[in-house]
Amino acid sequence: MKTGRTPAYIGIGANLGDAQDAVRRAIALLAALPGSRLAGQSSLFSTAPVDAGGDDYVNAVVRIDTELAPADLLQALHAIEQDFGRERPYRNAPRTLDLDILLYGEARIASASLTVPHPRLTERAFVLIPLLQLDPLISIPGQGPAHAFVPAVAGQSIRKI
Ligand code: PH2
Ligand code: MG
Ligand code: MG
Repeated sequence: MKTGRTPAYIGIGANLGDAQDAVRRAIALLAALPGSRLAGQSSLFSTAPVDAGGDDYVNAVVRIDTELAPADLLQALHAIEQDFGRERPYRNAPRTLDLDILLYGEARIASASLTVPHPRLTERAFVLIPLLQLDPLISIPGQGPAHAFVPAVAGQSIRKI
């Protein structure tokens, strides 16, 4: 029987509708994923859109320890996004809910549907700051300690809610 669980970090974002409520409800659904347990959650943050328009975002990061394989986890995240009425009219359009796999253990994945670590993780304060709040010593596979990237995102607006 397989009992090993992998720590996966999930980025959560929303800037359409009641974004704060969406992020809180999404965290509850992530905690209830099969073969998974919620191992940590960051504060909620209000962040200015990066490479995107619309209202300010609510962002957070959670860690789940999960038996789900990366592809199954991705499918589960898409199903939750759909439950929240996610539409994709154009790239980086305002969204009711966005769930991204940031890290999956030490895995480095480059498939047609999934890239892990998330390719823009180190460039975005709205991911990096909540991730470091959860684990200040965390390393990005292939890229080294996450905290080394903080100075490069210091100009991006992020405020704890
Ligand atoms: N997500 C994006 C693009 N830009 N900006 C902020 N502040 N927060 C996000 O979650 C976000 C973004 C694409 O997924
Ligand atoms: Mg995203
Ligand atoms: Mg996404």
